[in-house]
Amino acid sequence: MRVKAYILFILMSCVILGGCKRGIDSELQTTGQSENKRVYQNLVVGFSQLGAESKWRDGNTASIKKTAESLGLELIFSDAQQKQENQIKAIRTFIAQQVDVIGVSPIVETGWESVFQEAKDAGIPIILVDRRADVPEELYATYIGSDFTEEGRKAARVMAELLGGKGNIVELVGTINSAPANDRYIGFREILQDYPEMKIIASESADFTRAKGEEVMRGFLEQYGDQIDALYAHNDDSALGAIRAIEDYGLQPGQDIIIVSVDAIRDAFQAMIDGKLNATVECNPLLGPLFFETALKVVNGEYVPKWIPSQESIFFPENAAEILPTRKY
Ligand code: GZL
Repeated sequence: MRVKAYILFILMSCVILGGCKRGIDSELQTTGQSENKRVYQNLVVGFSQLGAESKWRDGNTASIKKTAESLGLELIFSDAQQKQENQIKAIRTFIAQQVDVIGVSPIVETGWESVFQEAKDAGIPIILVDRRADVPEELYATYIGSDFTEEGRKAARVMAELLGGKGNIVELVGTINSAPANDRYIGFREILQDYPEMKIIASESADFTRAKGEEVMRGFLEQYGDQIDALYAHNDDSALGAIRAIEDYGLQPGQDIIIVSVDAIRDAFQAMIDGKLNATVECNPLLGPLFFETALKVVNGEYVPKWIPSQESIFFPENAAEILPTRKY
């Protein structure tokens, strides 16, 4: 009898202890999961920025740096000064530093597959910010940025409206082989198919900069002069450079030459107030909050869609003065 009681006691103890152990394990596991679940304060993010070519880029960089600071995460930021090889070097450095996630705004669409594969092999997710890269989808977690083709379509629709469906257009293209330049080029021409009397008589890269926009527009004016009815600029900075060239040439930007550009930076609103720019298609650079929110989700293994598109508008001179004070870049 005593033996039976003893055996029963041992069995009951095992059941209780086992339950406790499972309980402790599950607690540890839960705790462990909470210990493993990353938070901003223990997140380390590498970001490869392509350069500082425009006011849009300044706004994009400020958004990323200010958001990182406000969230209390560690940001390792690299400015590639418009060179893809510097971006590739930066990504390799981030891999060596074993950051948790890498953000990159690829200056051009091609040439990324090898270094993105190195990041994947190192178990470090890549998030494309602002610009797409032409790589297999499995090499990046998501793309956070605009629909550049739609921006080109919007610019063409506005241009058709302003020109009454006919006129000679010159085009300042963005950085050659960059996603925004490629897609804005395509989107604009897609809509122009419906307007056979709207002709692009010249198209050249101004590399998204004011200086190049002025230089290339000067060349267009020397070659075509008052045959030019309108300018389509892939960004506001190159449009603002072109405005200087048009005034130097003795014509009225926004009147003698209709101008439609992209970005909606503060200086573009001022140019519309001054009657020198006729419309700007918004392209949102303030991607910092969405980037870091997405980075944390990716690091914690949460689902994110392959593309997180920006919501954007078009702005005109009529209400530029009212809106300008609200603009953040
Ligand atoms: C677009 C961005 C472009 C801007 C330019 O998302 O990559 O680069 O339109 C900037 O102003 O230089």
